[in-house]
Amino acid sequence: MSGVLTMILAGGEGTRLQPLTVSRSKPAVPFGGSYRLVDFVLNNFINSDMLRIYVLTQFKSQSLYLHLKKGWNLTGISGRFIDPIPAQMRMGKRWYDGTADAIYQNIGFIEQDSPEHVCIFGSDHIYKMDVRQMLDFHKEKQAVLTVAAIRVPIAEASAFGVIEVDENGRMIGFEEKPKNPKSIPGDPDFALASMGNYIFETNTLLSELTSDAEKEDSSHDFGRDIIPGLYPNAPVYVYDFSVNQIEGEKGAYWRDVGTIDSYWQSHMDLVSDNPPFSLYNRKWPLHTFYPPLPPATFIDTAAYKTNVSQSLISAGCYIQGSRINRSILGFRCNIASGSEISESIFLGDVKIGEGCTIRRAIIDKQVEIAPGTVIGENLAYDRQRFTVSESGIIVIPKGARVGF
Ligand code: ADQ
Ligand code: ADP
Repeated sequence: MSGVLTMILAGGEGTRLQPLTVSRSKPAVPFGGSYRLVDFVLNNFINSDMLRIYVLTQFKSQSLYLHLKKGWNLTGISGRFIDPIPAQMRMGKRWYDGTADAIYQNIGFIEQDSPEHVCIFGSDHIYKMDVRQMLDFHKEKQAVLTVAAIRVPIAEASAFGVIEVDENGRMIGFEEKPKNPKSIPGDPDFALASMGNYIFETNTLLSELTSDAEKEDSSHDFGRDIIPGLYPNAPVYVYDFSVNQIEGEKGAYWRDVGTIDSYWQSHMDLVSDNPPFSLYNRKWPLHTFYPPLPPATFIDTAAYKTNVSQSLISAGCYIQGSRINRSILGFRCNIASGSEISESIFLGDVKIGEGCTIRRAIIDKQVEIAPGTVIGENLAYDRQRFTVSESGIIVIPKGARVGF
């Protein structure tokens, strides 16, 4: 579909995901054992057969860049690409301000390509979307901009752009992260939230970005400046994500994993009895980078049997005589015998010594835990040595050695 150019915003700092974002940007944070956050939006475009994609990076982009290079490098097919664009200060000696400035600073790539439509999508969410359906809606409505939206509980709505629509789906109100979000009429417990995904008519995008760049009082952000300025004067429509139909999918699952608690919770969704988000749909394969590793291996020892339930274990893991329940292990984790692991997420290359107990923990890459260590049983003690989230999830940073 050469009429569509995609710009993925992948510069997010991810401050609320610290310490997982100490050395990598938010879109590069590992998710679901084998993936990184950015993979989900990229798979949406791959599976929608839209393969002209720029990925705009900024903060701590090396890990993201390596992942794109190893896992998403399209070569040799003309007119199809997934190319990272590092921040290059093309408009003066400054980093990107808001998200609109990130696109504005790369406006030359859009002009050079001159597509009919530009998709601008975030890269921080777990969901599957057939973007073709949103594009069809955009064309049918003859919109200059279409914003994707989903219902969220009113208590969570101040974290999002909150939208009002008329009966035809045209936007009639928009407030970025309001203190007192408006609920959906007749549905007081829910608000309609922007998913941060936009389809623009190219001419509208170029003129909006250029005039926004001249405004000194603008924060140069789509949510704060561009959308509120545009919808009262031009046809801006709202695409209801809950109507997105993908064969083999149950419904519209979309999660913002911006905090440690939401990151942990959406992993627990993956290992729940009836997961609302499937990794197995053959009609929607989820590509990523797979390192050359042997299959996960499970071994009983003389003293302990291995027992793994409700868990996702990635390639290269080696598990000897341990119990693992409701947990997700990334590539190449090594668990010695007599350990008990539950409701935990290991991002990869994690080494657990003999006889450890680990509950409700997120353990970043290259962490080594000494034999006999207990984590997650005594939160007061864990708070003294680790980051602990509001709901009591313990996070151990990359490269830590615990209990030695
Ligand atoms: P936020 O999630 O707060 O709100 P923001 O932090 O601007 O939006 O991030 C949006 C996307 O852009 C993310 O994918 C992020 O990684 C990326 N990004 C952030 N700053 C960037 C920069 N300087 N350069 C490049 N990329 C950058 C937005 C909308 C809300 C909407 C939510 C949905 O503004 O209206 O409800 O997304 O999560
Ligand atoms: P992860 O898998 O943990 O996300 P990767 O190993 O894929 O990380 O990539 C990390 C890359 O980032 C490495 O090349 C590393 O050298 C680089 N890196 C990490 N921290 C810094 C830093 N402070 N300055 C420069 N490069 C860094």
